[in-house]
Amino acid sequence: MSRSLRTFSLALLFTPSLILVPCARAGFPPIGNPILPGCIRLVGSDGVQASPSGAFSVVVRDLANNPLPFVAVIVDLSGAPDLRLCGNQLDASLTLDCTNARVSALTDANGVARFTLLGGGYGPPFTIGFPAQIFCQGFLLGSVPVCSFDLDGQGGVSANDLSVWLAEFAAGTPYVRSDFDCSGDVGANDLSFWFGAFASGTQIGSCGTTCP
Ligand SMILES: [Ca+2]
Ligand SMILES: [Ca+2]
Repeated sequence: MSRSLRTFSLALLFTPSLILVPCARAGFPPIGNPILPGCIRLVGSDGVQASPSGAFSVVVRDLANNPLPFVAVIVDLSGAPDLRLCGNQLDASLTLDCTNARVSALTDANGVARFTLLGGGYGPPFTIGFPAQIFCQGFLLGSVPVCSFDLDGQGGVSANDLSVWLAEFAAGTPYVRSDFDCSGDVGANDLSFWFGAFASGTQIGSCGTTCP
């Protein structure tokens, strides 16, 4: 190779705009075909573990529909100020950002991140629609509704939560925290879901400490 050709080749190699992206990163960003929950149900605990009725998962895929393993999925509940996360999620696999109302989990080898979120209602009802945002690698995967059987945020799922629910039902506004079947409105089937949660006995405890 001549000296001039060698110089030109080196110049090409180190020109920033021509740096090649490794093939291993070709799948990013992770906005292919994620699978999101229909809604998120915040739950209470029995004092040791979260109620299994609140379990949900997020499946993250790249544009080629390949699962993305070992990436962080963030659930952001800051859009629902009438709900609060518990300060202790009783799950070492979850990372809690209390201040920003966010919880994150890593996907497994199949691109699946699993959550069960402890939390409850806080103050008067306010939120409607799809306030829970789910992110991965800085990209919004989607927004989903979020509710809580423990509407008053104390004493676990108990009689006063039923009183709160009845008042929110009577108001005629589709407050998302009372829409337990994720139908988009508040009605009789939500009441059936609440009784199921009450009868399960798995939500006798509220947050020990609550996120701000
Ligand atoms: Ca309660
Ligand atoms: Ca409903």
